[in-house]
Amino acid sequence: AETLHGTLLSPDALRGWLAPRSRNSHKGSFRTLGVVGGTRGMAGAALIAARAGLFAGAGKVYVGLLAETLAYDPGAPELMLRSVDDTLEADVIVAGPGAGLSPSATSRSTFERSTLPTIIEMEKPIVLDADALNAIAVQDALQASLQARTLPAILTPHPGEAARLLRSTIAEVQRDRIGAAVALAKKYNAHVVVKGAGSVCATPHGEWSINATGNPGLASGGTGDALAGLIGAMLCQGLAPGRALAYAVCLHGAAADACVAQGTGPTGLTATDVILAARRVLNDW
Ligand code: NPW
Ligand code: AMP
Ligand code: MG
Repeated sequence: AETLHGTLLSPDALRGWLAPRSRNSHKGSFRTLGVVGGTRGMAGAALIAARAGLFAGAGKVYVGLLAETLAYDPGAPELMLRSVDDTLEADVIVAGPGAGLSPSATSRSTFERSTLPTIIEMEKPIVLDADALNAIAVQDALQASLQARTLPAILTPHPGEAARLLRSTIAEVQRDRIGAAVALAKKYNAHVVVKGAGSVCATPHGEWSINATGNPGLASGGTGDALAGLIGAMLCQGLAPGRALAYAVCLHGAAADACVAQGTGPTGLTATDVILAARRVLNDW
């Protein structure tokens, strides 16, 4: 990904990063993705991330739902709903979509107090999104554990989450999106995307690129959760964190562009549409 510094991300830049599937490959070849999130009322966020991982090529996908109310995902029965602890056995972890945010330090959930700190200390590829980021923003101890990682984490804040992490404001983040992405990448020793029109990716060394794909059809609930799962799938298929992030960000936008070209959006475009289109675009690249 280093070679992308200062460039626009476009499909041409990353074609060929994923090797064609070998004829003898099996589900174990593409590893297991675990998604942890989805508290009561937001189970959908974790399921969207998990479906994105499944439809973009992860070998197996575990879902550790914080709300233990769903026995299976009727929209993607292939997903293996597990306890949170069992989900942490997966090769790659996406944490945070729909995980929920406690109103105060005294009412923190098990996810915030224990599961998330455990995930950050795991020596495997991790993607932290949504309420995982909100938890990091208020727990200073987690910053040190992120910095101590040998394999940098991937953080996927939208401008609101980026402002919380930087103790800044949304207006301030938007005024210098590259500066915000680079500052976050250095502060947390992570690969970071500051999302929103013209998503900015940054590496822990401060290299950055701007995504050229995507459109306002993505401005609907759940599309960020889908991105988190796409990144997880790219990690499962062997891309290093910098490349997994750039590839998934570009793919996510290109999938939305393909939907709009067919009349599915921008108005009414859903995260589910984006995941299904990502599968088509991915197999075409
Ligand atoms: P405003 O005020 O709208 O202008 P939150 P969340 C700002 C889950 N979900 N440019 C925004 O600005 C998620 O996974 C569950 C500028 C506002 O201030 C999380 O766990 C779903 N500003 C949880 O909900 C589907 C921008 O950020 C703040 C911006 C809460 O996540 C939906 C909002 O951020 C959802 O994904 C931009 N491009 N983007 C489900 N089906 O279960 C955002 N902002 O308070 O972190 O709320 O993003 O909805
Ligand atoms: P989230 O806010 O976490 O649901 O993430 C929203 C996703 O949609 C991110 O990947 C954003 O980059 C993308 N997105 C939202 N609005 C736009 C827009 N106007 N143009 C391009 N991408 C967008
Ligand atoms: Mg989000």
